[in-house]
Amino acid sequence: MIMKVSVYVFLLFLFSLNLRAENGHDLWLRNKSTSHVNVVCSKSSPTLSIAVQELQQGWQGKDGVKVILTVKNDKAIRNNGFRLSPAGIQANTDLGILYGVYELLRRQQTGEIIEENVCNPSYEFRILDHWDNPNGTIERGYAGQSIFWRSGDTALSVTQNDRTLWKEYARADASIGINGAVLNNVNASPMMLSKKYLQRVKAIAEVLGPYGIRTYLSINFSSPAVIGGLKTSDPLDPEVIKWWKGKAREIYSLIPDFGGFLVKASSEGQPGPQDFGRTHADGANMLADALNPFGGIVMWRAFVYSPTDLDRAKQAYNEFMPLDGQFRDNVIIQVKNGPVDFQPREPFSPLFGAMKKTSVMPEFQVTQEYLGQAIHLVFLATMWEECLQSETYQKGAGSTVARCTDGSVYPQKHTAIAGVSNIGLDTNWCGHPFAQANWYAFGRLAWNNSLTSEKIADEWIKLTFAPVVPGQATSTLFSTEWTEHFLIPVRRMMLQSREAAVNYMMPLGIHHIFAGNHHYGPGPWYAPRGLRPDWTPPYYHKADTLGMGFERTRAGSDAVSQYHEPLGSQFNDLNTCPDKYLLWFHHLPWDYKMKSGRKLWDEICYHYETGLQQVREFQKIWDKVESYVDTDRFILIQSKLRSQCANAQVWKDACLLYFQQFSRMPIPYDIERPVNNLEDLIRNDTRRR
Ligand code: GCW
Repeated sequence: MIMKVSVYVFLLFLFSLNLRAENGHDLWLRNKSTSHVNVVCSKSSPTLSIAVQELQQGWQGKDGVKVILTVKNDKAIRNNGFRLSPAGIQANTDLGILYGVYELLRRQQTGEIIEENVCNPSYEFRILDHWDNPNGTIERGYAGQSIFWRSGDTALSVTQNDRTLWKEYARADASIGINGAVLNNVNASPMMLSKKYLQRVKAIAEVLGPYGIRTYLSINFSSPAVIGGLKTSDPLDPEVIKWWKGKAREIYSLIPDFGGFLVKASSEGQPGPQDFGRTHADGANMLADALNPFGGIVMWRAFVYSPTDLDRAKQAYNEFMPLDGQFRDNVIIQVKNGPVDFQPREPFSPLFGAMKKTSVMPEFQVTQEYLGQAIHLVFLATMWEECLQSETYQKGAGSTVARCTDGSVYPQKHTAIAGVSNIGLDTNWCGHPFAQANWYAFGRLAWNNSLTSEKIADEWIKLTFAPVVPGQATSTLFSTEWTEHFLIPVRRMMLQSREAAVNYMMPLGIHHIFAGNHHYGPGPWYAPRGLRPDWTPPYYHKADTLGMGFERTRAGSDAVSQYHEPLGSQFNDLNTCPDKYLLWFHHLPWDYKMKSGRKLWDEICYHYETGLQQVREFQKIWDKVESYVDTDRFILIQSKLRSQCANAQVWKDACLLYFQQFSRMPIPYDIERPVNNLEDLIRNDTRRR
């Protein structure tokens, strides 16, 4: 016993010695080499030099070991995949070697065994979309200004600081397999295609290139008219076609490895082919033809909805399905995970597993627009896993969203996945230290879409929080003590965090009840006169004295029929519709009897309460791990959890008091009473609290 205590004290002492202040800038790449490695590589290139350097800087294997890097064609290796073995890494491309190096180092640092195996990426293009504006602001960005753009006199000059930051960014991306970055907002400024902006894109591309990251741009469909001086931007107009061809040539002459365009067209006020009576296919194909000679792709977003339709959730499917087979090979349709927006929970978009002759890519939102921004601790891997593993039944059982988008179910000319980035100029890149885990998770899932959230959380915690002892390999420091008292509780907290957010924000299929504009707090009442109904929460919750929920069954909007059988019928039928999607698909009376035996109203109340209690639990978990975390990160996260808790309370009080006006039923008496008044919450809902 005494022995045990002294080992414990000694370990604590060791940890505290090594809990140097950490500002989070090094992300999951904070572990340094602990021994010497002898790297043998017969070829040379900028990418391979990075690979060699990374091995030398991060090696935590046996001292003096020889590692051989071999670039050699092998049919078992696809794309930029690699073959890993204790003796070294083999790949078809230099970039494959670099990815293999990062994998090897990750395994060393997380204590995973290194045995011979081939790792191929699930998707060919693994892209981060930055919603960065030319003036440096970021739409839905919560971690400071853009790392790519800024306003003012020096807006377009490229400094050494810029280059350093872009390089750090590229390294972080490459270390998790990301191979593309869209540098600007999908609500795109036409200016981005002007000569002076393209010069800066070129400078960025030059830094990102050696890390295997291609640059892409979001384009504004009206560019030919706005910056090209043409009378129209009609995609079938010969002058317009010529203009885009010329623009593509100009871009590729500056940036030979340019990736292509991302397009938000005929959506939320953005210009598009429909302004000229043309279809999405006409627009996308025209751009695809311009990029095709240079190997570029078009990612055409399916995020479209118009105020006149009675069910926003159905529109993307309705607009795109008839166009299946009409798109060029280098067009990929980019589809958000859910049919409405990036809500805390939505069923998967029925556009996954729908088209058979068109490449489709998932779009996830890494930035937490609807999930507590940079204040709430919400690990999103569980949400993406839920989407990727959803069964579409496109070709019978086993047709998950993952397999329908990575070319396993129907072959796709190109496969891709995108994440809307959560990074900015904040020292720790993401605002919340745990938001880094979402960047990490997106990259890991893009590389391997069957990874579990648990595995990803495990890796990330080890890489991000493991004690650092100079000269000692990180994995040797994962004592039972550290695992039990730090890793396991923190991992549990991460894995529960998204469900907690769903509970305190919008459980049981409730959706889009956010306060207007900022999307942080609750606003189920928000419906200013004159605003399009589909931009107001009552359109989605449809609460009245009879009940609440959106009737999307066959008796309602019939959105259920956009899903293959047997899923459509499962959603349609109250007996088989999962509780988590209940009010997404059904409008139900307040006293509807749930599977739990409770009335709907009571069930709603218990979910809000559970969510709040889960966050209070997270606070306890975090307070208990204080001795394992450096002070700076500990305090920052502790304080963010306090705000999260206060906000979860606001969510609970606002939603229960607001909906109670319709249910006219008491909040079950074993639930803690609200501590805010509804009138105050409504009065203040435009403030982000
Ligand atoms: O979720 C909504 C956001 C908009 C965003 C839009 C989109 C870039 O509130 O800010 O615009 O989605 O995805 O285009």
